[in-house]
Amino acid sequence: MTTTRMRMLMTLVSVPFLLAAQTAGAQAADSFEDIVRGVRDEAIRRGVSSQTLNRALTGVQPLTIQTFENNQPERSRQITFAQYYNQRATPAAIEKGREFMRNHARQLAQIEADTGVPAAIIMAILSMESNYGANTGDKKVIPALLTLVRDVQGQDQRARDRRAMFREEAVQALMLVDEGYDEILTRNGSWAGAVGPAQFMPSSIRRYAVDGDRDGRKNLWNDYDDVLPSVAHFLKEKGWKAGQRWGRKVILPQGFDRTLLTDTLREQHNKTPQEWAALGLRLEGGGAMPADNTMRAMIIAPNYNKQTGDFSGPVYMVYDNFRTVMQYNKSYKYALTVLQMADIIAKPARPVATPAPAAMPVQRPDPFNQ
Ligand SMILES: [Ca+2]
Repeated sequence: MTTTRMRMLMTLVSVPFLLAAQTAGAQAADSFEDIVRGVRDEAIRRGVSSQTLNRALTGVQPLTIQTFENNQPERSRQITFAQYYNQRATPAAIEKGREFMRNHARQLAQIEADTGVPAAIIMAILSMESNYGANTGDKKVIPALLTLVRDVQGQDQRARDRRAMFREEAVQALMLVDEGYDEILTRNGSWAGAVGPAQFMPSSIRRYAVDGDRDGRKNLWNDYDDVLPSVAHFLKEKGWKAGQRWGRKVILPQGFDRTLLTDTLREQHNKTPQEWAALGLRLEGGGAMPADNTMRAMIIAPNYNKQTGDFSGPVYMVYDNFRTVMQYNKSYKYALTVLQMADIIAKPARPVATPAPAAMPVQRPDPFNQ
């Protein structure tokens, strides 16, 4: 599987974990036909018309897709953050973001005024999710979701939640069709059922998408007038704080208690920057630790493996906006890459004294020295 393909396969915008956790997960032993029947029954309960269900589900077949649940690169302990970052935040991807931003400058300025979400953050997300719309997936959405309900292995809570989440997304996809979004049937998405340049899941389209050009449709498939404000609206709804930075690279003191590192979003060790300073943390490059006691910061080390204790590489003190980006994809490596890439996209390209060549090479930024 190519890197590009892997990247495209991992998106889980706004996974409704709470809802999933409250719903009985499908048993791994369910047949595909059982799953289709269950999803159909649930869609009927939500008011989806039988005409829609017949169109969407008659003759539906499972896809032949591998189970990638344990293969997602963000989850892999085999790849370091630096490797992950360098594969994604390439000079070409950064330059493409700057160009896209110039081409949509007026719209993006309006979006930032409305939501407080900077254009460069939206650019970095589009880059990571689909290479600015170039790779939006090659799977039929509803068959992919139904197949995942069947194929996610395991009986632990995470596996049950994942199956329930994909089942709910299949119901949401049917509701979208019923609301007139035939693109669910006619266009492809990722293996996980995410669609369009921003890789929104069906439930995220229904809940967070914006009709930016007010033509009556939330076209998350190929209309950037809708895609761009939808990404910003998603982040705003998830708590984006305008004007706040996302975090700082820090240096741990000798003997730092590593149990204070935050290993998952469910297990947070939040302190104010000053409280971290009292434990000996310093900002890399010096400078005073922020004095704002309303800020909640957690310490993350994207290469830290709690099971083995292996630890090397950068450490960050991150604030609320970092957590917000993790709502897009629950991975430190993902969020750190989006945010650092956005910082670089937002900076103007290096000025040149002589007339600019047609394709000016972008300096490879050092993500660990921002
Ligand atoms: Ca629209």
